[in-house]
Amino acid sequence: MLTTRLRPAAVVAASLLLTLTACGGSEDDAGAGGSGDMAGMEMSAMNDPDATPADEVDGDREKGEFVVLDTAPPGSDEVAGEAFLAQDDSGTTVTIRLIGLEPGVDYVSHLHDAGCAEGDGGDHFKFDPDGGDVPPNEVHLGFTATEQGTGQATVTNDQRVEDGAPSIVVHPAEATDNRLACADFS
Ligand SMILES: [Cu+2]
Repeated sequence: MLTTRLRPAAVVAASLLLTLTACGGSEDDAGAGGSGDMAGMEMSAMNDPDATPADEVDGDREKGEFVVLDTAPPGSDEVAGEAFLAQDDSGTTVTIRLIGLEPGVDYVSHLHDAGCAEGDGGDHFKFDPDGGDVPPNEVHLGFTATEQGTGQATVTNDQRVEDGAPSIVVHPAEATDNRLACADFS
């Protein structure tokens, strides 16, 4: 029954996503996003606009398609997008691109340690299971949705996640216990 909770992302998303790469990079003034994971964390640790996107990294690449979770807030039906996980000699790169978000709202995303059908992604992936819950021990992405409701982020980490992070989950930054969408890498 768990799989029935996941709905495929809209196919129309694909063409819209192609336009996203041209309009990012101007959302640096995210401001204080409340008391969630964003507080006290450098935005640059959650989004590196200068990094090579994961889908362009020359290495082992996996792709996932976001599906809206049943735990998403009302009005999230249009959320869709893609996630890419790349690993090479210099570590791990993750890129996400989404549409259908609430304009101007801050979002955070984490690599998770279980598939989307297993408890909506399980817990945060950690390189050191006994280590802390912020980067670089975890992989976090953050961004502010544009006026068009699009958003994207890329982060790098100098360690390889190997096969420890089968999914990625997007949350509203103000309610990181709220799971909006999940993508399984394959
Ligand atoms: Cu998460």
